Amino acid sequence: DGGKVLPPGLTYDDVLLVPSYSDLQPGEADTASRLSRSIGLRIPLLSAAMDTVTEARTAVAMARQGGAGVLHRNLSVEAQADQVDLVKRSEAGMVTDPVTCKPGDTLADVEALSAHYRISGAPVTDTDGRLVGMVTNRDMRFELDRSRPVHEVMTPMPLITAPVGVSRDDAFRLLRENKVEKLPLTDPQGRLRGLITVKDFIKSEQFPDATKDADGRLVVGAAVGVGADSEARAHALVEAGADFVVVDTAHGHSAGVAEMVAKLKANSAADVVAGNIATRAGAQALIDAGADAIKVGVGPGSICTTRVVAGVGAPQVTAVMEAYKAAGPAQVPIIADGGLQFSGDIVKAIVAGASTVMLGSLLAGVEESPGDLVFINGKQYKTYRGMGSLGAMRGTSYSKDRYSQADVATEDKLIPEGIEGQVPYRGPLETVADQLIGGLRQSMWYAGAREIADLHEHGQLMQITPAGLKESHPHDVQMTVEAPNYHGR
Ligand code: RVP
Repeated sequence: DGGKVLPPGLTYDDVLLVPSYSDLQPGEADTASRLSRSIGLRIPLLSAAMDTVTEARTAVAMARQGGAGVLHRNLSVEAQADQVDLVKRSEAGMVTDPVTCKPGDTLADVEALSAHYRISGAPVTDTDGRLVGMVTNRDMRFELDRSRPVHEVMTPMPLITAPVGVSRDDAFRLLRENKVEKLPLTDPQGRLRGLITVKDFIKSEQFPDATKDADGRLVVGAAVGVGADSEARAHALVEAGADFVVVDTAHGHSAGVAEMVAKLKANSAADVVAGNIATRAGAQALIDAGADAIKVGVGPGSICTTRVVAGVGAPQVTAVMEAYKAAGPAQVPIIADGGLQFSGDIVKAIVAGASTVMLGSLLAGVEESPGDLVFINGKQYKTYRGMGSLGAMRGTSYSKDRYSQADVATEDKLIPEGIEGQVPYRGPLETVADQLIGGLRQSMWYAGAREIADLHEHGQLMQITPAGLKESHPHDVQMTVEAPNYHGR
């Protein structure tokens, strides 16, 4: 055939991890991995850059668990930068740039601010940025007139404050001894320079694995495209605090993506992730362009129709193995994006060469994902749609360029590559992540792998047949009780 037809490609359902000698317990397995050249994670999970999966709440929950979220880009630059800001201002070791209000603001203004940032009050500063007081729920609760100015109800200076650079222990002692919940940090001129809250201490005990930046803030990524405004978008996102940007396209092995990666690498401090590709050559091209991680997956997504609409793709396990031929030697981490249905698929992706996996359908049903719960026949669901679906690309969509359709003028000329649907409601992200990572720990126990690197080096997959797959799933029994980590197919 002149090399026109390659041997069959394999995906998750085609392979199983072969058990091997083990001298560890699941709890001893270390799930830490690399997201990109400079960002490490305690768990190898990322939430997909999709408008029914990742906005600030999902990203916060992912980072608290030890993974990370990638904020979707189907919104204006300002709105997306605001999402980055929300994550970076969520609980952390110290807020370097706290949300503040002015003495002349009304209580209604402060309430709106508190609701937006999910905070219980704010420092009050004058036009020079000097701290003049503090206004919290407690000051406002019994105030019926919402039009009153802040300076009439706030607790004015002198307040308990600490100098910039105060140690964690000293800060905690000040909070405790003075029974206050917020500790503003000021410079010698009395200007507000930061804020430490009791909540931050509690959260950091509650989430010891959280993915944090050098200032103790949660790590977050954000998607950008390749269109005209993409470079400006990337800069706005990094300016707002994004730790990594993802050049997020359906076809990463293209001139536009390589150029965007090179441009962003030249002018930006954040790590640059790029994709998606499904071949060794595609991976090599992005590595050559300077990508700090590459994202693999053309067509495996649960909502994706690329493989039928365009007839293009490569089954995911083979795609990851091919990409690893370029990425492994270059030590550029691979993100296996799309197609994971069960926790057992995570280890298969890792053995194939991935350092992390990106999840859409498995996370779209969590409490924290965007969108409301819908009830159907007494069961709860959440909307989940492809970013190439008509619904996501229609109108003034910001992400049509993901499918190179930015110029398509009218809706009836759009070529969707995804569908719109729903997934069962799954409760808080933490419980879903616990099941996924618990599953991975079991995998590592069966493999005798203490670390992710052991899976890369020694893990072995065996190809199975349709009979093998049938044997893998529950069979010959009617399931009567729902399991938290298994759903029928
Ligand atoms: P899944 O986890 O199988 O639901 O797949 C999620 C992935 O699917 C995303 O991270 C993205 O790469 C891809 N995707 C998103 N939208 C579409 C589409 O409309 N075709 N595909």
